[in-house]
Amino acid sequence: MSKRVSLTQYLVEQQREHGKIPSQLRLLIEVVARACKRIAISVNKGALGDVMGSASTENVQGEIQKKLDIISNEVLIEANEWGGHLAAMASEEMDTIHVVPHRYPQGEFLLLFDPLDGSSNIDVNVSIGTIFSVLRKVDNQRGVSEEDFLQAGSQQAAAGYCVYGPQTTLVLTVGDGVAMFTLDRETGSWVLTAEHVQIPADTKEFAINMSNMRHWAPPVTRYIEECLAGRTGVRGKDFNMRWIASMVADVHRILSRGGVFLYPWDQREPDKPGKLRLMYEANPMAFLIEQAGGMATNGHSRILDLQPGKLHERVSVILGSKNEVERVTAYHQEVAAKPA
Ligand code: P6P
Repeated sequence: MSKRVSLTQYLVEQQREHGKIPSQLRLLIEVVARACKRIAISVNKGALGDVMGSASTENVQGEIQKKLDIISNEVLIEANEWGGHLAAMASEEMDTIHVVPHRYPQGEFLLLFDPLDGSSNIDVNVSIGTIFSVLRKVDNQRGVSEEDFLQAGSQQAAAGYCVYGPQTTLVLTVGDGVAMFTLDRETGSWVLTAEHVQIPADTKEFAINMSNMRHWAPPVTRYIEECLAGRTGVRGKDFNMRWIASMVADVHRILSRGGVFLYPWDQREPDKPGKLRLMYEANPMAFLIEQAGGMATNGHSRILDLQPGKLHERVSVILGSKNEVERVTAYHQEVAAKPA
């Protein structure tokens, strides 16, 4: 068996050889990884623990929270607030930021997370996950505020997710490629199982919620109809479709074998740019996808270039195999270029 590399060894070597991971960031990533192990324990309890079903409370998005949403959020807050590496945290499950209490030292980093993405899948035993994004607090003399979080995704120092599936796998980038670590339950350690992950530029697999088809904008309808036409149409090849309704699981498949994921704007809620959140879903996933050679846009612009105006703002997401994302984006730009 080839020598196993632990997450700690990987991070220490990255810090020593590539200088990409200051010690505070290494500590942050290890704390988040430990919190994900704790969340995995709760997730894996299922009906044997008091973790299933709704908590009969709503989050800032107006969505009914699952018990595991709240448990996962609390695990991440408690694990990260005392270490001295963070100034504050933001979560899909919290209206506003959680500033590190004064009894603890404040660090230079800001941590954002969707503590349990895909929670509609919890009760039916389908893969779910935790998504996280790390920003640096701009050095200023005032205390930390929500404004400090409103940075473009290109400013991320690190990003990743943990998918709680048949394997529990942590996927991470610090801007030097994408690495994957699988949890060895016997030893409780994260073991490096893939690095320098690369997404094929072409694919035959698309992921979209087809039930929304009648609400899509024309560029999306055109792209999907061409995929459905298969080898009889302009694409000249047949496509397959997947939709897990857990972004973490769909993105993990794309990082593992290619594909294109679309959650576009649609007419159901025309005032919203999309369903997914920019700061703690689209940005971290876009960082990972680009680091693996893929592409991520909102149909018009690179997601990592978008300047956020609000902490919980939503965005349209098209990400994955570069040539497919380029095609979908080109279709959007063709429509936008047409005279009104
Ligand atoms: P729909 C989960 O709720 C989520 O935020 C993403 O993980 C997932 O891709 C999407 O929403 C699923 O949305 O409308 O298909 O249920």
